[in-house]
Formats: sequence, C-alpha cells, structure tokens
Amino acid sequence: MNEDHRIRTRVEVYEDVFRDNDAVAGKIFSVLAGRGASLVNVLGTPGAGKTSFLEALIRRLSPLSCAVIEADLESDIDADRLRASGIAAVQIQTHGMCHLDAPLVEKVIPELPPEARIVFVENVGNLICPSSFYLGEKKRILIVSTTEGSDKPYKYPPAFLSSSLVIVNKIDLEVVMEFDRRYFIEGLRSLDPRIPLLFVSAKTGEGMAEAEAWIRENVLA
Ligand SMILES: Nc1nc2c(ncn2[C@@H]2O[C@H](COP(=O)(O)OP(=O)(O)O)[C@@H](O)[C@H]2O)c(=O)[nH]1
Ligand SMILES: [Mg+2]
Repeated sequence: MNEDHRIRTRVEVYEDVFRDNDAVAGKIFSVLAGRGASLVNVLGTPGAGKTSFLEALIRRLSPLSCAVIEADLESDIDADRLRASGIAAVQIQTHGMCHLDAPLVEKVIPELPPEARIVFVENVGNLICPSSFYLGEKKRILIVSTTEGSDKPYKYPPAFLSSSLVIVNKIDLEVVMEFDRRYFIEGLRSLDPRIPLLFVSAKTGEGMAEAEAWIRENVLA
C-alpha cells in the first residue's frame, strides 16, 4: 500500500465515522426538539470552570428545568457535585476517549428528566477532539479561562471556529494571571469577527447575567 492510498483510506474511514455520528446526532436533535428541549454542547479545557459555570448558569435559569450530561474519562465527581446542588445530572465515563460522540450521548437520553428544556453536555476537557463531533446540539459554547493564558485562539482555532459563543471565565483572577485581554480578542477576531464573546466569573457571578441572557435569546427563543 503506497502512502497516497494509506492517506485516502484514512480519509474514507474518518468520513464514515463522521457520517454515522452525524446521523445519530440528528436523531438526538429531533427527539429533544419533539419534547420542546434543546441540547447545548459545552467545550473547554480541564479546569476552565465548565462545571462551575453550568452550576451558576442553571441556578440563574431556575425555575426553568435543565439537566446536565457530564463526560469524563473516569469518575462520577462532576455529576455528583451537580446533584448535590439539586441539578439533574447523568455521568458518562468515556474510559480513555478524549471526546464524546453522538452514540454515547444517545444512550443516556432516556435517563434525563423528560421535563428538561435545556440539556447541557459538559464535554471531556479538551480543546481539540470534541470540536469535531456534532452531538445534536442547538448551540455550542466554548469556555476558556484567564488562568490558561491569552493565546488559545491562536493555538486552537477549530474549537473557537466551531462554537456559537466564547466565554472567558475566572475574570476575578484576570489581573493576577496577567491575562492579556486585548491579545486574546485580537486572536479571536482574526478568526471570526462576529462570534459573541463574554467575560465572566462563575465564582463572583460577574458577567453571568449576560450569559443567562444569551441562553434565553439563543437557546430558548
Ligand atoms: N477564581 C475562580 N475560580 C474558579 C472559577 N470558576 C471555577 N473556578 C475554580 O476552578 C477549578 C476548576 O473548576 P471546574 O468547574 O471543576 O472546572 P472544569 O474542569 O472545567 O469543570 C475549581 O477549583 C473551581 O472552584 C472562577 O470564575 N473564578
Ligand atoms: Mg467539570
């Protein structure tokens, strides 16, 4: 097998994987839409504050019924943490897989409360693989934080380009982390001049009203 053939074969395998994934994702979208619900896929690095942001956001959206599908390589830590704050949560353990795919999500849909209007998926913490997999979401949110540095749009364009909203979390630490807001914004705007961008602190609540408003306008409307 020559190199050209090997590359062509690899491309065909990926095309098959994505076609199968997208078919299941389309089913998830329709099943949820049929009961008046929408899925929101939340991407971000490990520790960016995905779980903290969802806790703060869902508290603000209350009494709207929301549920969370949590994904990690191992453990039920995040789902347990959300349940302890009264949020319906289901855990998926990917056992080494660096992203969720639609068949994994489809399996846990029956475990969600049927009255949930928004199903948030906290994807595996990773800025690379999750951006390639459509899960049937209405919107995709990317969460990065000031503690990771200001260069992420330059280094991981697909994660930014595939998202509907970018959140920079932990702005309470912005000064001490020497986060360069202008450099971050320039990087993001060179990729996409229009993508909505919000600066928040899940800890202090700053910026969370704007995040809530975005969800109400773009997911619920
Ligand atoms: N100072 C500060 N810490 C935060 C904020 N959001 C999350 N954290 C902390 O960052 C760590 C990781 O948060 P977590 O929500 O578990 O991140 P995840 O791995 O992306 O789900 C925890 O220690 C949180 O308390 C924030 O806005 N400000
Ligand atoms: Mg988490």
